[in-house]
Amino acid sequence: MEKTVRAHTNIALIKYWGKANQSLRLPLMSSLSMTLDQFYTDTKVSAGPKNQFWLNGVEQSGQSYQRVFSFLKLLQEKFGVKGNLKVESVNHVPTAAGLASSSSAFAALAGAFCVHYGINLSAVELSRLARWGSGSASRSIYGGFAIWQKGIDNESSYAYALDEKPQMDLQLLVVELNKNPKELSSTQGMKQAQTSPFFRPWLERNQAELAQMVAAIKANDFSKLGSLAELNACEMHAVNLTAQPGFTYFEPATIKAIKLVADLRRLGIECYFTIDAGPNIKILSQLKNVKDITKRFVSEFHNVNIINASFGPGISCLN
Ligand code: 2P0
Repeated sequence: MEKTVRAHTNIALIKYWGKANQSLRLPLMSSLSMTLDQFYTDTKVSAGPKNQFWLNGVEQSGQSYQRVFSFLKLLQEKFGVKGNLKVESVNHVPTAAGLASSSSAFAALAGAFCVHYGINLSAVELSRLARWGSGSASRSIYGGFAIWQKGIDNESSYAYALDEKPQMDLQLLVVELNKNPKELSSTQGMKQAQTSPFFRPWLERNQAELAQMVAAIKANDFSKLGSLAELNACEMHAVNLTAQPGFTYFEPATIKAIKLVADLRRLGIECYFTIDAGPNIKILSQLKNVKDITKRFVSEFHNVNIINASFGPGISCLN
């Protein structure tokens, strides 16, 4: 019986948004994330009569099949192993929630590949492998807070745990504003963003922003963490808007939600936002304010679906 590997998605508080090397997925900046309890991918790799990729019980072809098997081919070459593979994945990530499932997907896939071939790796080695599939997957090896240090080559670019079991009272409310698939992939968006005149200045701030975020986490300072995460997300979306040509993932509802967060803060309900490569907003808050924030969002956005997530665990084998 092959084992199933589970990896959780993560949300970046300091974003990865640019590659120094496309094929190796070396990032231009270091990033820091929070792994989420509510969203995960379960993946099993077994020997097959032919290469097959099943996602949520449906056999895949085309782009998603290609991406999975070009990744697996790289891994087979690296470890000198052969054979056709059957990949079965179940995504417990509402695709409509605007959360990147590629982080949990490629972390689980790297783990399940190693389990299938009996390859024993350290967490850091697994993080490097997952990175080849999707940059953000390098961080999904760990629970709690993880840092992906950008490094300068394949060896030095990997994620490590900052704190796998944080004591911080930190909730992430995922607000499903828009269920349409995004128009511009992350891979494309982060490439185009580099044409912004603000991209280099933003990059120059990366080490300082990361250090401030680490200090906020170590000091258990929610206000500092939230305001830094919000600033970093706004910087990412500012470089998108100022790219040549400019673009944005925002929809009218995204702007309305941003203003609502500011309004809640004015009312003394402390919360902050972060936004990824899509129109949906994620609210950072403490447990005591979850009810009030949810109530306000549901009333302003007519019964919008909101999922309350907190810290999730690192990668694991299920059976
Ligand atoms: C992040 N995002 O740090 C950033 C913030 C989206 C916005 O990582 O091209 O799917 O596969 O390495 O990891 C989403 O991009 O990109 C992402 P690839 P990935 O979480």
